[in-house]
Amino acid sequence: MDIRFQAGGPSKWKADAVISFVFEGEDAEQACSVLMQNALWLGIAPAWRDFRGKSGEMTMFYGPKAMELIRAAELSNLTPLCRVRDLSRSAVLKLLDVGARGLIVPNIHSVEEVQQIIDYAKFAPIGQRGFCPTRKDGWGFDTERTTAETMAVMNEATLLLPQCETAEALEHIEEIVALEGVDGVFIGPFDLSISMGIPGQFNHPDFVAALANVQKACRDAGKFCMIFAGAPAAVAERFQQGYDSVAYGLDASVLIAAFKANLADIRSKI
Ligand code: 3PY
Ligand code: MG
Repeated sequence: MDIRFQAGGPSKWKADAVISFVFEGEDAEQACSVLMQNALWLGIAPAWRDFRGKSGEMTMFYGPKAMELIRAAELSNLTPLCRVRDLSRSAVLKLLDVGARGLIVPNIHSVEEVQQIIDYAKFAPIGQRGFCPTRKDGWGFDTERTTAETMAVMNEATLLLPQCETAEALEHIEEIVALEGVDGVFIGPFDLSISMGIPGQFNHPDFVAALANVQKACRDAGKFCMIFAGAPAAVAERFQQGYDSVAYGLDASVLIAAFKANLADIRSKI
């Protein structure tokens, strides 16, 4: 079985849905122990527009470790994406070697930072990722591939998604998306708006224009453009605006909203 290598091109989205683990702590294990803080997004890929009723898929992925969460996603045919905790080589390799199929890279300020991440995350000739048989390739037993073939397949199947969430990244967005090894951009609307001095003002004309710039840069370069949205209506609106994928909600807020709705329903009946 070699399901982890099936994807390619825009169909790198192995399944219609993508699960993202947002690790913000010292390491993945530690961060997972504070699940319910900022842990799971449900990313929705283009082919899977009708996600109503599917949101329950999020909640089964709780687990103590990154690898366990990744394994759970694989077993459910979801593509596990992880947000790295920082821009270090070990932070990148750790998640990729346990099987993350893509990395979301926060707080980018420069083209050089993105090039550094490409060097860590993609094998030669695109980058300089270190090679060792690990879980990502079944400890070397997944296939009959040569090392060079495995490197090429992993490069193709590993999504690298720097976040556009600083004014500096916005300024250099064309250069960032032009880099070989960058598969797309994930817009962090909160941090981008804060960095632009208009916190949370997602309808501000400058913010709307900034998002349009990022979308255009991605489209022109043939790269994915993703964004976060916290409410179903906002997710739908972002799709209407042409985003390739929208990361929806945080596990805690989705649960709280569901409990509130259920509580209101119960109260209305008694
Ligand atoms: C932001 O809005 O800044 C994000 O990073 C969303 O995850
Ligand atoms: Mg952010």
